[in-house]
Amino acid sequence: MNTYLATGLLAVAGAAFVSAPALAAKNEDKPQAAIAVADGTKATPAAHAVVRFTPTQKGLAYTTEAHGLTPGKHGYHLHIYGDCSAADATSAGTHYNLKGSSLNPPADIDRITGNLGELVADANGDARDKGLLPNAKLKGKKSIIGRAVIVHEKANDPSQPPIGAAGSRQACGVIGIADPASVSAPPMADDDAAGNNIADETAKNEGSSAE
Ligand SMILES: [Cu+2]
Repeated sequence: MNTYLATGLLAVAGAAFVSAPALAAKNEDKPQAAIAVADGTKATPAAHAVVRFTPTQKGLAYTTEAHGLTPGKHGYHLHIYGDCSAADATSAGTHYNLKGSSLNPPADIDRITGNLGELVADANGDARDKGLLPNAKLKGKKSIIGRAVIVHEKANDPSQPPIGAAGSRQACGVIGIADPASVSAPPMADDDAAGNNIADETAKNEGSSAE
């Protein structure tokens, strides 16, 4: 084989081997997506929910699929500790507030900033939801990575801000870093094209609070 050609091929092959890991290493330290896989607590073992988060300029967009829920509304929120070890998931602690303290919420806080809204389960126990969490991030001081998603027994109760009364915890999942390829489709893209905008979902979240 021509020496120059062989050398050239080796160089190309070498570059390919070097560049792929370098790219992966760069992304590895820069979360581009997150996921929480919530499993049922002891009292509701069939409950299951998957929440996928992707960053947008306005906050984190999320899409949720759940099944095994009792028919009806279920408030669901971010909680402060990524610890689902307790049989009733109380180990996940209180709500995770994206503004100020979670353990000692500011006196003027009028809603749970980590409120994901409500899952509305059909007769089969299946639910889908989507929304936007304003100010939420995948990195930095108020990163949601390592926190928990809790699906509650009941609907959010906006008459009881900021802690509300959504009842017991039916599913709990820790939020981890996800392969961006697994959540590559922009969750809100189709809706944006159809004219359903993110602001509606934001307003929904801002208007409610819960346990
Ligand atoms: Cu909650």
